[in-house]
Amino acid sequence: MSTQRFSSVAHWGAFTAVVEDGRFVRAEPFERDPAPSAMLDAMPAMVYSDKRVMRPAVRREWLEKRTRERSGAHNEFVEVDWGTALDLAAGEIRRVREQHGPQGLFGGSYGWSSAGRVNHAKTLVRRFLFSGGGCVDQIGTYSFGAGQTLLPHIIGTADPIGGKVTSWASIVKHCKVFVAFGGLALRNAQITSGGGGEHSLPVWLQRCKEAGIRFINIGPNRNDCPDWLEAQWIPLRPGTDTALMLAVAHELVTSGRHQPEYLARYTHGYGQLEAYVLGASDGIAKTPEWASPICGVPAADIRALADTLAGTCSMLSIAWSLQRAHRGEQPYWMCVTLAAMLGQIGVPGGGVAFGHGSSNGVGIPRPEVGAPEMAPGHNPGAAHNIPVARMADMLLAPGEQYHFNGKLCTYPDVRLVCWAGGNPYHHHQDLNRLNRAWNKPETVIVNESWWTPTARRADIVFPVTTTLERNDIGASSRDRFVFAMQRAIAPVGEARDDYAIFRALAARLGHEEAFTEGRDQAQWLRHVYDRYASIAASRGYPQPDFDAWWAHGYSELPEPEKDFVLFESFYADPQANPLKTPSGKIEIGSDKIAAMGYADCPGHPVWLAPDEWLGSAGAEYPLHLMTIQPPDKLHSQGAFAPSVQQYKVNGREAVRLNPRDAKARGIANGDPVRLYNRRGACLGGALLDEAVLEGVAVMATGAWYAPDADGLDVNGNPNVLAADRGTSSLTQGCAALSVLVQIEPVAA
Ligand SMILES: Nc1nc2c(c(=O)[nH]1)N[C@H]1C(S)=C(S)[C@@H](COP(=O)(O)OP(=O)(O)OC[C@H]3O[C@@H](n4cnc5c(=O)[nH]c(N)nc54)[C@H](O)[C@@H]3O)O[C@H]1N2
Ligand SMILES: Nc1nc2c(c(=O)[nH]1)N[C@H]1C(S)=C(S)[C@@H](COP(=O)(O)OP(=O)(O)OC[C@H]3O[C@@H](n4cnc5c(=O)[nH]c(N)nc54)[C@H](O)[C@@H]3O)O[C@H]1N2
Ligand SMILES: [Mo]
Repeated sequence: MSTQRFSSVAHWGAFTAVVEDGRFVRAEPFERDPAPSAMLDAMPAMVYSDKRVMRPAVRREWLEKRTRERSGAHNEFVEVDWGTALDLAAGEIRRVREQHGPQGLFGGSYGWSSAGRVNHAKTLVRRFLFSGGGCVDQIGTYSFGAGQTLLPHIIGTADPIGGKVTSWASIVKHCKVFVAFGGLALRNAQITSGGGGEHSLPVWLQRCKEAGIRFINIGPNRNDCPDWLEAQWIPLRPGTDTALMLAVAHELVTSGRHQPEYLARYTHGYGQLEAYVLGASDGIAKTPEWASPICGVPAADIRALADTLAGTCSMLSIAWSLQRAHRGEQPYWMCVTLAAMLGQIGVPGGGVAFGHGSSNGVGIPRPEVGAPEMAPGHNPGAAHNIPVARMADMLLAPGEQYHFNGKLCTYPDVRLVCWAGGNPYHHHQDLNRLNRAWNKPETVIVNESWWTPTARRADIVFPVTTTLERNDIGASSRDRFVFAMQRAIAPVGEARDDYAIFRALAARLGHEEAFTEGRDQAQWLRHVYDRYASIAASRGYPQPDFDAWWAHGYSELPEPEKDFVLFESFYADPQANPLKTPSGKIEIGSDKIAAMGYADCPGHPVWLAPDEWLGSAGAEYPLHLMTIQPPDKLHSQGAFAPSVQQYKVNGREAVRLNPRDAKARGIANGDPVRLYNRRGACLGGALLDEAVLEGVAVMATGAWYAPDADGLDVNGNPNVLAADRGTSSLTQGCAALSVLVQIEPVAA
């Protein structure tokens, strides 16, 4: 038997691919990873799955009659040769471009793609369509769309939400109290976008604990912090953090424990917020007694939280989940405000941070060198771009106007959709509504390795290699390592690399040179690495040359000697180092946002009840459904793998429920259940758990949508239940977490 070993990396971690007699048999964790993810176990089953797309395929009804009814589950496909599939796709792209211009082509194509940066499908589909004359692209992310649009207005940058926050090293040295809104879920820290060498969150939390830092987990689920951290749990109703923070602010102001000098020196518009907190502007004082019935936290506990925070070095870390909700700007804005009222922003170990528990690598000590990446280039069609999560709105209502970040915009009239590296039938909200939107375009082209629900609803499907079948470079701006991703096996079936597919399409459409810039894939790999290595070297971090790096399997940046503290120089001298906001300061009140005149996002943080939350629960849909990230996989990737099945409850997607809610419905542990609301229904398996707040149900995203004849999703993708509405007129982000449902037992 011959055994070969290849270096590689996935979003869930770096590994060695072990190949025996030409077959990939095992992914062994990177030897320097202190906490590898079990997701590696799924990889051989993913690569050799019977769900692989083996050959180019065309939907029969589209091929023969150009029908658009593609959103059903039972589409029939015809396999064709590569030449035929490429000709068909290129012909459609040419036709739509000639008839409708860039606004007829949708290349927004959101999704995680692979860790490989050269064959990064989401980048390549843009590069292809941009270089051919432009397309409709998407703005922002599902992950933190609301925060991304809001934060530049109030702190002058969105960088901190991407992980550039005060480093753990600084926290360990200086912080006394770490408040985690939405917790610090180790489950989510299995993932680093682009792939990580070190899963470091558990290591840093252990160091914090040894340093005596006190942790407070605020949210609906005690499981959001590992038990060993011994965090205090403040159970809170989903979507109500802003009310709690306002009441803490009230307590600080009325007891004179806020920091007026800090607020005068570093912030703008505090007076409006104080008037609102005290009730001077709207007649309602935001006291702990006011907040308590909203968020379900006793007033005494809110006062105690204010006592804990006043005069102490505190880090307020807010999970990305809080802004992935209706009115999701408010908890972010109010959290920044509270940290400023405590005088902590810019102080070593203190202040505000985003997503410490949302992804691996947030706040890791790492030098300021960008990770290697492929550039999508300039989009001549950019004027038609839409906020990422408004995709179904766009397809359903071309020509309709909508507000976004102070502008009145118009949805483009999209005729053709190109999707590569994402699974909208996993990630988008209200899948029954998406079904209607998905029948609108004339043509849908999908690049996929597997027959995902999205591929099954396309007209032309191109089979794509997995990362094991091609050479690439894997790296993340939240990790110190850059990995060689070495081709370990031959392509499965007739799969081709995304780069080769888009290059072939560009050649047929006459813009191959603009797409390739004269480089083949191997030359791009060298080019992207060399560019990274020269930037790193210019910052004082010399890197091995390409061949040495490739042979070794990885390179590494050192941990910086100095701890990164967010807004340190602004804190030291706000005149000399202003923030990039209109006032140069932290905008607790924003004149710019106020001038936009949005009732759903006024000029300072406010409590706005979400459309769906426990305070609005009628008898019909009384449970708040948290659609969290799956512990067993990255989104929908490998949902079919045998190693993922152990997370199911009697073969169904797990739904965690408080035992009292279960009892009231006659549901026992392990029972099959049906979750439903007016938008749709799916099946799940009940898991009774005291750690889940009463009135809340928890179900992970990621199951492959599989509706039966009545539209009941038997696999349990909670996006059949989630509402498809924007966070607000300001940010138009994904608001997936504001969902009410009912749950009932069903026969096994
Ligand atoms: N209800 C609810 N919905 C949510 C969320 C939530 O919290 N609640 N979270 C949202 C968030 S934050 C996100 S980021 C999205 C994630 O949504 P997606 O990013 O769409 O989810 P993935 O399953 O990772 O989809 C990636 C797809 O790319 C394919 N792929 C992988 N590698 C390659 C490649 O090299 N080439 C090509 N062509 N394809 C490849 C995979 O097979 C997979 O189908 O979901 C969002 N949806
Ligand atoms: N294993 C795994 N990890 C992942 C991913 C994955 O697919 N699998 N996806 C990655 C991606 S793309 C992203 S964007 C991040 C997302 O990171 P997050 O958005 O932080 O992740 P979630 O799991 O959606 O939510 C985290 C916790 O927030 C709590 N929560 C929800 N709503 C509220 C609220 O209103 N108030 C409070 N206080 N708490 C609330 C829930 O109890 C939930 O467990 O995760 C990343 N990590
Ligand atoms: Mo995300």
